[in-house]
Amino acid sequence: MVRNVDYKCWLNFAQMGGHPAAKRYRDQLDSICVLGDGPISRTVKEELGRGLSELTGKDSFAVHAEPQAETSVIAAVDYLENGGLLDEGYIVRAAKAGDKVQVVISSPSERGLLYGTFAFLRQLQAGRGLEKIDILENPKNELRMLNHWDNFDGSIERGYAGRSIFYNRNELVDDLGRIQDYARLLASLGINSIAINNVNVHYLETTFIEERLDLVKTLADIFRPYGIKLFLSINYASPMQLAGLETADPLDPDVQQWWIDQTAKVYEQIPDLGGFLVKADSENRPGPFTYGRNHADGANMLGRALKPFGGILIWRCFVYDCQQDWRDYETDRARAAYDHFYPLDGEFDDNVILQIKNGPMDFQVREPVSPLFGKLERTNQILELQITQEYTGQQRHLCYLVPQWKEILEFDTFAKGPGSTVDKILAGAIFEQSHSGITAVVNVGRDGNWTGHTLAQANLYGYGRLAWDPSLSAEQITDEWVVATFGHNEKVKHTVSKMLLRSWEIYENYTTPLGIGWMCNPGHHYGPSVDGYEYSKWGTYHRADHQAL
Ligand code: GCV
Repeated sequence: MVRNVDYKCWLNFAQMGGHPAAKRYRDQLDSICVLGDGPISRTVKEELGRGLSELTGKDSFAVHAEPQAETSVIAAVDYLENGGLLDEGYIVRAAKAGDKVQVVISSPSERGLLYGTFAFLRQLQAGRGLEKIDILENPKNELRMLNHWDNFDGSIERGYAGRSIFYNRNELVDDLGRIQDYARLLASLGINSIAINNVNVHYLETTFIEERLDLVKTLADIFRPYGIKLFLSINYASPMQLAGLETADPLDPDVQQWWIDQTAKVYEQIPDLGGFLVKADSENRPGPFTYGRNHADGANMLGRALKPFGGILIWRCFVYDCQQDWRDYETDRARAAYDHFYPLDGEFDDNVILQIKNGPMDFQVREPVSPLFGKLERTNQILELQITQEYTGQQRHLCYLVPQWKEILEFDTFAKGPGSTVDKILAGAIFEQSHSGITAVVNVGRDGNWTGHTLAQANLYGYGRLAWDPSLSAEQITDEWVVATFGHNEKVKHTVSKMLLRSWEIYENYTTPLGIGWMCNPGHHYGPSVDGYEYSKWGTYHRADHQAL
């Protein structure tokens, strides 16, 4: 397998080699002790050993079976008083032990230990003094997710970094080790869920919930030790395709029973599956509208099948008329999601979540925030961002999206007075929600550097860090990423940070300035084209002319 020099992305601990801090760590750290033998604890042990060896240049670290006074790093569930910690939160704290420093990583859960371990390694990558480390962190968002738009044949819808890292010619790829490397990268950011197939579920991917459950199980086994749950994108019309039912009507008892039985079969194989993700009645996908039902009927039917297993049903709000006449000024795509879903507020079951794209149109270079945020008061909701650069230069152009996401997250909806920002809604702090969080369409593929354009790795990193803590500043995230990826050279840091931080606005200026969307070439969405989408059926009109914007 070809592995680029930048294959390791931000887990490139050896970059610390020449740094004076690395020498200090080398003297200070020589042993680890990880208590617990669950699959995630085993990962903690591996990551700690590997990270510290690479960072310090030492071949190996002594592994203590029990914590000792001289153990350099101890990681254990509930080792410290965990007051104030959520299940996935952690404490990383240094204390003096004789003339040495001892670092303890503690959490109520194994998953929290893993996140604490990576947080500790991040501190070391930044060159921080060991004795100063004292962190208590909880994730701000419960669901920190990624969506893959990978197809079973190995292609990726809107993928710009090569073919799928999961599938090839309707099978799993041979290189499962790479999937494990991917799981490490995600776990290091605190990502806890991924949807493993395209929301446009074609004929073959529909079989993932039936005869190809074996491959889902294999993937779940790879991601589990990294604390990552799998979600499956499902075809709403599965009962028709897989069982020959004549309808997929959500109120039909046979359809309901089929989903109950089929979901049970899925959970028999993968008991910790996160749940299902659905794109329905959108861009020619089947959905409840065909049967005169609404989206709460459709989503709740699936939610009820998942409920006994603790599963979650995620239902996308990207629903609009994609067969519009451009002369029709009445049908307004920008209102579509709002018009479909706002009237249903409060009608979704407690294990159903609505997934809302950040803007009312479709991942444009700049868009206002979707009006559903702030209006849906009684519905679980997550934000959907797009890391893959469909409309933002397709990973051939530099377009660092963290500044865009910060604007979205900090947008004040005033739903409950000033301060009702999108990030607080997502964290479940404004409205009562049983589930909340954030997801994004990922930008990775089989290219040696994962993302085509190496600097596009920063978008994945930045997304993960914001999903964990949206209050981090763009500058802080950028500095972290540059140092973790390229090391501590001040000139590199300054130059690359500046390039990244300015790139979104620059991209906007040379492609779609003045807040006008859709000025791109139809279909592939690459390259500016002023009237590219103006007279098409997609409802994508900017209607800017010599008289008005
Ligand atoms: C997965 C846009 C993209 C489609 C994508 C769709 C969606 O229309 O161009 O490729 O389909 O959004 O989010 O469902």
